[in-house]
Amino acid sequence: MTQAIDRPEITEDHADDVDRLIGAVAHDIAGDPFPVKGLDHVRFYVGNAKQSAHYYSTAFGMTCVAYRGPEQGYRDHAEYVLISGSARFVLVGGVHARSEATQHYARHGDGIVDIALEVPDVDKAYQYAISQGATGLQEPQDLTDEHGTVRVAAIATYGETRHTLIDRSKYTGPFLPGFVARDPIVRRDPVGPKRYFQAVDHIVGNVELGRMDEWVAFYKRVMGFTNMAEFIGDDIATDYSALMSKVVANGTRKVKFPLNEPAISQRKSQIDEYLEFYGGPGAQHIAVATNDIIASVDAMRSAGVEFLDTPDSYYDDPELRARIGEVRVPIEELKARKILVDRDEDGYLLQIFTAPVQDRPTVFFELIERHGSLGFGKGNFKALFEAIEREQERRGNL
Ligand code: TYF
Ligand code: FE
Repeated sequence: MTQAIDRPEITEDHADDVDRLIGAVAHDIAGDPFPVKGLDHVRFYVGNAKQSAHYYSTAFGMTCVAYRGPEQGYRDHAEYVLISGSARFVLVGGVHARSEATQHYARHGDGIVDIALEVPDVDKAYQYAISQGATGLQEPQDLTDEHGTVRVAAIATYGETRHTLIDRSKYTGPFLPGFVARDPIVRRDPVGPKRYFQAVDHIVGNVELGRMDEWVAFYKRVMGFTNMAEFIGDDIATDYSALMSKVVANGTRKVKFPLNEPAISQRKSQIDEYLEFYGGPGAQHIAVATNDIIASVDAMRSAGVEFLDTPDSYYDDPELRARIGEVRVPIEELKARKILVDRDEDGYLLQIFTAPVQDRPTVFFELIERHGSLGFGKGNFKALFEAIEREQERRGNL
């Protein structure tokens, strides 16, 4: 493996760079029926938050910045807040047998319970969502401490997943009231990349057979999201993918939610496998945007993260080479790491998928490095789904 390539570090003050990394477009949210500033955080219920916080620190290069648990008077849960650029994960574990996270974990294993959206006006967003038929889970309320006030509300989405709506513009604390600042769990390797990803690019939901269009309609009606062009329809589904997929996004495209449903096929769909092992619908993968996928994959692999395999034939295919043309590194660099590449009319992207990050074959991650392309790697669906099916077969679930 080659040394990490020396590239300028993207910091929070380079918001334009982050926007480019996640394929955001110019758009004024002020005119939207449900204005969304971006993704605020992703909340996970996990079996052992202490160890998960360690894994996401060591293997995903994230930095623990805040904590709340019994020591702060929150007796049920331990919650670790980890960041990488603008991406923020909250890893929550039950402290008690009766804790909500403990129960959720027993049903679903490690999973995503909340995809929290930052909105300029929580009350307006909540009222609009309810008026469009969303199920309210939490009425708007203020959370306050010495660092200020955060306004939050929550609505239900697929399965047991929710969207918290949050306005933190009047808050300066480390995360939310009640949380205390916390030192990073590990010291960063001074020669490796400072962080392995800069933002969340998209989060994919798996829903039951025949319900994808309902959830697409939900995001259109409740949040004013629109369809993005890329989808997996009947044609592709029956050929090899055993799933159907459509993508909805907000006006700026900062928030992108592909939605999958299983397709009827000869063998068990990868989405059926997820639904069975997760115990219902839920978030399937989080794609994180990196400005150096080569360095990120090298660092994560050497920390023990497993990535899906791509056969050498993928890279040796003359049709792929012709379609892809020039990318920022020789194709051998991608081949050595099993990184996939796709090009469309707007540019190209590099992407790679991890194996599931828990023993249940459910949640996994994607690393994506965009160079103009606003797509999701359509040209890679065949190679990707074949790789997923090889893994499914090894698990005896095909
Ligand atoms: O988010 C996407 O659409 C791509 C492709 O089960 C994809 O990452 C779609 C479905 C799936 C795995 C990846
Ligand atoms: Fe994806």
